[in-house]
Amino acid sequence: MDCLFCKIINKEIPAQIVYEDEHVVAFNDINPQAPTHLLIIPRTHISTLNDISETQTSLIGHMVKSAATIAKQMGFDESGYRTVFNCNEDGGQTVYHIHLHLLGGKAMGWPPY
Ligand code: IU
Repeated sequence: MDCLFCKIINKEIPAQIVYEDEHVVAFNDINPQAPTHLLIIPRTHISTLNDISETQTSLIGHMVKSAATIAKQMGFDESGYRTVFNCNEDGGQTVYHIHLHLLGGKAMGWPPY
């Protein structure tokens, strides 16, 4: 499968990995939109949020929990941070291997447009 994020997981393409465990890998986004901008991805290839099976819901929970753990490690759990899943074209998804954006280190606005 020709998937950029699978290649990062398999270390075929370099990335600045900041956290990894049995289920997820987190690395610095190549085009950061905040002082800290990480992507948390599952080791299992899932193209979009629409493709998550019932048996994978705990994996998604683990991605979210990993984001909170990393935010705490980086020291912006109290000041705050943002997590985002983009889905398909209108959602702004450009890489079709699900990823949770973790952005922190500055105050962010809402809505996100
Ligand atoms: P999106 O939610 O699919 O739009 O996010 C994809 C992200 O992947 C985006 O923030 C890119 O900057 C990021 N990215 C990356 O970190 N490394 C790459 O080689 C490519 C995209 I292509």
